[in-house]
Amino acid sequence: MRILVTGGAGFIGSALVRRLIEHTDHEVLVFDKLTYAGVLSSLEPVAASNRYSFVQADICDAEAVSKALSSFKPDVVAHLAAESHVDRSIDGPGAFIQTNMVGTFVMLNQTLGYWRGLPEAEKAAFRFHHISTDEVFGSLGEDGFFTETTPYDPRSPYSASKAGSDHLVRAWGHTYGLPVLVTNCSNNYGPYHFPEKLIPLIIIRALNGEPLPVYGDGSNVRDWLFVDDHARALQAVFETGTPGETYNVGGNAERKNITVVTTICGILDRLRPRADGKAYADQITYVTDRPGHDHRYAIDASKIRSDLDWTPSVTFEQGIETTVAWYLENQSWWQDILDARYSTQRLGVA
Ligand code: NAD
Ligand code: TDX
Repeated sequence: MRILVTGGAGFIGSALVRRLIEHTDHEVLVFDKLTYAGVLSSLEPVAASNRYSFVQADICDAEAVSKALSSFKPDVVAHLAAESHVDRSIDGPGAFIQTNMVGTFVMLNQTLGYWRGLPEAEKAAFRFHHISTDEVFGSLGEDGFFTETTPYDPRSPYSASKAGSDHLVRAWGHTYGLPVLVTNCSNNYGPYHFPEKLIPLIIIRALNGEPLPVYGDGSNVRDWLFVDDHARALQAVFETGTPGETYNVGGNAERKNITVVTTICGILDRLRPRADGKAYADQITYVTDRPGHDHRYAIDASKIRSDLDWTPSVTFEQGIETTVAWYLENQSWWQDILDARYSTQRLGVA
């Protein structure tokens, strides 16, 4: 198969590309603007493969999208490019509307033109796979789970822009017959996670002796999925999923934020004890809550389990241990980002 991956230099996109190059025979074209969140070194492990190529371009640029489609001739478009950070969407929603909604519209429109020109057999086999989030469903109380039929109730500029993009994708499926797939996944974590997100931020700040900021009282709950398991799920969906269907993807690993933070601290205490002999948890600081902070997300992933035989391969405890060890062993990956590419002001890491 030939897979065009938008956002392939990002956290999840690069995990998908590494998987496809290292564990399949598929050919991959990464289409990525390389915004602040695009990190080419995350693709270094596959850069020498002759089944991998890269184009730097914006999904809002119809001409660039059209050119990539007509020259690469994909069987699958895996659409991951997005503005992804909730806090940034609160500070500056414009880029989220532009990339997540307008960009998805451009991807759909250009892909539709390309798809209509394919021979009938290739047309039937083609897939446009839109990668989305569980945040479109809103916020849960202490009980219950999001299913594929949970009504949309997005509450941040980020989740509203992703909800809008999901609707566009389904509309292009219903109205024009484009064979679309949508996946809504819970919080990912793992190697190559950009340092602004909770888990890498806590690891890096802990190592730097900085305060560890926990929003509000730390009782908000997220369901965590190891990123390589998400990549496996995405592959299963675009290879064997039914067009028009939505699949929820989750880790069955709900944790309070404060539990995530203390778990990381405990692993660091063991793997890299503080020089002063104190516990990393001493660095935890409760800070002003995120405006509109969703209380709890939890995914019912029984559909993808029963229809496509996918389940997570690692527990949260295994995945977080692997992740902390990876950040300890790959300091140059994140240090380069802190030094050269990223606003250290927002991250608060000197
Ligand atoms: P990320 O921020 O790490 O990466 C986004 C990538 O998209 C970057 O490489 C960036 O350069 C690229 N990009 C941004 N704007 C672009 C544009 N206009 N044109 C081309 N490329 C552009 O994001 P991520 O965490 O890897 O998330 C990938 C997708 O998965 C997103 O659609 C996100 O909404 C979704 N998702 C993320 C999570 C999560 O926990 N991180 C969970 C569920 C769903
Ligand atoms: O410094 C922090 N302190 C803190 O308590 C940060 C950065 C976050 N948090 C909290 C907010 C959330 O409850 O931790 C939780 C996780 O925060 P983020 O890492 O910012 O992720 P979240 O807002 O849950 O969104 C992520 O998962 C769903 C991704 O960024 C989205 O792209 C994805 O759709």
